[in-house]
Amino acid sequence: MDAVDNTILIRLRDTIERALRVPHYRSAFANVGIASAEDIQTIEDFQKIPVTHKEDLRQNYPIGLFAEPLENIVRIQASSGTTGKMTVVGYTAKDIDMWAAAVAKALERAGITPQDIVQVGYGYGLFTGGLGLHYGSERLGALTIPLSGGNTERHIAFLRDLKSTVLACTPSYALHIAAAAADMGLTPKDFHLRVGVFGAEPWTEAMRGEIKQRLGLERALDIYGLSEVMGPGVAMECVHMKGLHLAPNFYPEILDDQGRVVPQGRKGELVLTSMGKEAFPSVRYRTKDLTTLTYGHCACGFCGWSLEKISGRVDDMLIIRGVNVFPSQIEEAILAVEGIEPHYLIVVDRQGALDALEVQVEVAPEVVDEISLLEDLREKLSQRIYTILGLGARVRFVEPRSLPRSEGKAVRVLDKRK
Ligand code: DLL
Repeated sequence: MDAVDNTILIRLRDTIERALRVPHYRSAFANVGIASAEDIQTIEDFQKIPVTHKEDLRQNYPIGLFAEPLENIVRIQASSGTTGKMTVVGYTAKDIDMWAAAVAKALERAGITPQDIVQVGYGYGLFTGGLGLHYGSERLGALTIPLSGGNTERHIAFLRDLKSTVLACTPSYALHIAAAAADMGLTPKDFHLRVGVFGAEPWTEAMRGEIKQRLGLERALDIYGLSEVMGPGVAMECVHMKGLHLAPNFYPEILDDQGRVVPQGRKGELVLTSMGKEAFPSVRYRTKDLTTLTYGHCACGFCGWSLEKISGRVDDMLIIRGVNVFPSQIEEAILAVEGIEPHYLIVVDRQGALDALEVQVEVAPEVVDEISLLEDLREKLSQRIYTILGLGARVRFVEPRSLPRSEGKAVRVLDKRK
């Protein structure tokens, strides 16, 4: 990777030295002949270090990868695994400080100021979203409302009564709030929102437009992060929206599907190594998130790596009749057709030996009884999906409001083949 200077190597060596306190890393490094941080003299040496998987975290449950004794840990957070045990991460006071500073800086670059009122709709608790945004927003000096997810009516009441100017939550929950507000006869004019800080799940450009319009936002910005390496604020868009600027506490790499590092600008799986994190050093952690990296300056003053919007996960890709399908592609098709609501469920099943793709999608209440209009919409959506995926899909319209709503991350795929 370009732009690796000596300072970065020194900081990476610090991480390796810290990781060597942990038995798992000691033996993983020993397997490739690394016994001390001094064995890392070049970036090529660094690239020999084995990658870390979520499975390694699970196997060392709960605190086997902590590089500090428990008396130095002030917080843990955790995330659910796809199966089985949670993955637990720890933070020292300095780590929490670093995290708050990273989020505060990201919010500042998003044009948020101490005069803003930030309403946090990410879940508080073991999930990093609520507390991560909260500490960052407070650090910035903004009035911060810890509403968490789940009480939509209260969100709407506070948006009106406290005149919140920033809403931070998942993009699907933002849409849910917007729809509930519309049901109450409210329009964006009843709110005072300027900026949305949306992340924790993939969302498309089309969805950005939709949310901005429905909530009357000036800007809807993307925030990325994962609990295994810190939480929200690993990267975020600034006002210029030229990619998600990576916090300076991470060294990124992109790997191809063979696990090889690819040059800047090529798409692949993001791998992150922390720099300066104490309790839970991340060493070449495979995020499974697909993106591309660029290095450079931005008009906001940032200089460093930026990520392109995450386009999917290595592991949420569906293979349907041999075609790779990302749920975000189907969402893109749905949002392109007027009269269809952005609430959908992708159902993959088998019909005989063949995979069958069904897209269940809600229609707008005003068209639900218009049979000929519905036929027209169905045709448009199927056509659109076919154009994007090269794959036929059965489009099934469902009643408005009939698909389960999410107050956290939306569940968009039901794969019955598994
Ligand atoms: O989702 C942390 C977070 C909270 C990020 C609030 C942003 C806002 P986890 O629960 O560990 O942490 O899930 C991490 O969610 O590997 C991505 O696959 C996905 N993800 C997170 N942010 C984005 C985003 C939080 N902006 C996993 N775009 C990550 C797409 C995202 N995917």
